[in-house]
Amino acid sequence: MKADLNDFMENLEARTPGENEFHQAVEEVIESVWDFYKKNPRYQKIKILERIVEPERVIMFRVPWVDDKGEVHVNRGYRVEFNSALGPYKGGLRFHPSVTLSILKFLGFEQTFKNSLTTLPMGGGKGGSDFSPKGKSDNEIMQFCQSFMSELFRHIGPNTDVPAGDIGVGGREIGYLFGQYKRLKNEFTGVLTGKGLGWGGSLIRPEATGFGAVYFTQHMLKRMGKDIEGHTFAISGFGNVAWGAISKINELGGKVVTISGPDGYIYDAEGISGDKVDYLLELRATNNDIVQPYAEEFGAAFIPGHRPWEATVDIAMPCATENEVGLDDAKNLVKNGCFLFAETSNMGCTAEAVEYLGNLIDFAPGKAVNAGGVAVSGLEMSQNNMRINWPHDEVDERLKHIMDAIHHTCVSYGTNGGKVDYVKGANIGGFVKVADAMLAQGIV
Ligand code: 2IT
Repeated sequence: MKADLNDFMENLEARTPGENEFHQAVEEVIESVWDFYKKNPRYQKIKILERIVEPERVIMFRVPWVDDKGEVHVNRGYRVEFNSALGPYKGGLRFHPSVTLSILKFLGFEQTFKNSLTTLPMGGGKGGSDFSPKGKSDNEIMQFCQSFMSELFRHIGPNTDVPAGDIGVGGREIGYLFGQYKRLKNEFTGVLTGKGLGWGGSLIRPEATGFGAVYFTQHMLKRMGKDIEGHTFAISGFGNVAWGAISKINELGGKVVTISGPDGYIYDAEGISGDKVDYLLELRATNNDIVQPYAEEFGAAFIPGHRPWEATVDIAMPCATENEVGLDDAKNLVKNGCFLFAETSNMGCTAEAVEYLGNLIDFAPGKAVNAGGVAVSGLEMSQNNMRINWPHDEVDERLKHIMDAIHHTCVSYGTNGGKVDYVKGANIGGFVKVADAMLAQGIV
């Protein structure tokens, strides 16, 4: 690493001790933009990098709630309002026991550049809680969401900060959060995205992250003279993102052979298609966070305690969580002939895995590949502000157009010889817009 870049990272680490995921996310972006930054004294003069790694505001709060037995629990709630240079803070809420300030800062930081890539006017933010939805009753989920919003409502608004879902927060949770916001503010506004279709939601929002990731993969394949059809895919996770990606891959003639959960992975040589895709929604709705029942239901193989990256596939799309692909996983994939890696989870790969894959095969980072989710959230905000609902095809066309634009940005900033460095392209492309807006808006 360059000496001055090293100094920058050491300084950041000293200011934010123990925030390992945040350091990992910052280092990846800073490494990509460093030479560009050094060539632009106008950015250095006003300390863009020092400012961009500092969230504008972090809110932490107590979330007390009562379970079905009458027992009181206390969780911690967060909202990291990272950067508002391009628009209102925008980003999901994650409810998962692994949630810490470091995780939400990494996600908020990534979100800032991802949202910039979408071409839509959105700043970056992220929030959530260490609350575990696993095994909770519907009433307990509602109690928790209402308590969470009883504090969050004073910090957000349709022109201030617009949260959405992430891991552990889907349509049901957005409904409870929205209901409580509306009650407290006495206002029906587009303060959250991912709402139900009958009350302000957008068509394609549930599918958007997965659909967008497959559209992006299509663009990567097209550069190689290939298409989705006839290729095999390894997918991880079995939630909303995996479901959307699998549906679109099937529609386009590809075959998905794996899904996974915290308990292990499923290998289905016949392909996860038809009724099996609908079954994923049922599996998710049980709230048990396991995939093993799929194997019993459809007679596929279940490999307990392992990740899907040991399977032989053409294309890998991790759709679960950060650092779910390590160096050994990356080596396994390449050894078995995988030639394209579309990171669909946020920071799905460790830094070592990114470097290894980027050197050998076509690798695109999460902030480009998965940006379709927040992009359709942006389209939901537009529809809410105009008080109209666009038809299915209009949203899908706009999503396709946005994924094409993101791919184009990656190619323009990341082309090196005949190869596209998608990591560099996405990071510089996302950064330039935010940095120029910060430059224009002065030292704030
Ligand atoms: O990581 C993400 O981009 C999301 N969880 C979606 C955020 C949003 O505001 O739709």
